[in-house]
Amino acid sequence: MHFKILLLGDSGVGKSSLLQRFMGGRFTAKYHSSVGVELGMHYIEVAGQVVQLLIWDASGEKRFRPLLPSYYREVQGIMLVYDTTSPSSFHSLQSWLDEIERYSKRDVCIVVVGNKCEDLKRRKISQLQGLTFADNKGLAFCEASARSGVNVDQIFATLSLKIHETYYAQYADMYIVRLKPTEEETPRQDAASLFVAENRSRCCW
Ligand SMILES: Nc1nc2c(ncn2[C@@H]2O[C@H](COP(=O)(O)OP(=O)(O)O)[C@@H](O)[C@H]2O)c(=O)[nH]1
Ligand SMILES: [Mg+2]
Repeated sequence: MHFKILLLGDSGVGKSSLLQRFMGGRFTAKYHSSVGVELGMHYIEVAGQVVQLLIWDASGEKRFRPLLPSYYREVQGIMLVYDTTSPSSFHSLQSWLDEIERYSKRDVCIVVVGNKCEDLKRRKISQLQGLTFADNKGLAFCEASARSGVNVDQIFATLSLKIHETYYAQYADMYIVRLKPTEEETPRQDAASLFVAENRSRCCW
């Protein structure tokens, strides 16, 4: 079982850094502009099932944008990233959404991510602005920092859970032996759903 996720957003917002942090838990301050599209793989537990995430990290550079439609069509989840210290990256979100609407599956799961949230001195876009934008579009929203690591794992967990709910929950019996507990068992929650239940008011909406 694997879920396909695409990282989108302007160049420099921190997509590669978020992926690197998620996969290795590290952060390197060096700027490395991704060439075209890179693939990261990571395992995560979703609804009691280990799922492989295939994460494409698209370079935000304009000259690579013609490559993207073929990826849009493939993925079930999109992490649309802006930089909380860069108004232009925030204002680009609409054009990214236009492209997503044009090329993606109709029910693709999207989370808007405001990265670099630890950099309070240089912050230009407030959390409320990010939340309002995402809310108006009916999208999930979360701020994160690849540098400090805050919320990075949670965003991937939340997006994975949304993909599970959207595409697979109805077919759960086909790949999960027993999703629902029997009457004698107390219900158990996996890490991802626990996160959503407990942290909705603090991080992801
Ligand atoms: N302060 C801060 N800088 C970050 C963060 N994430 C990435 N950066 C920096 O932003 C720059 C661009 O990051 P990169 O991951 O290459 O962006 P990409 O072009 O979207 O893949 C690099 O200099 C990173 O060190 C973060 O959470 N906080
Ligand atoms: Mg990159």
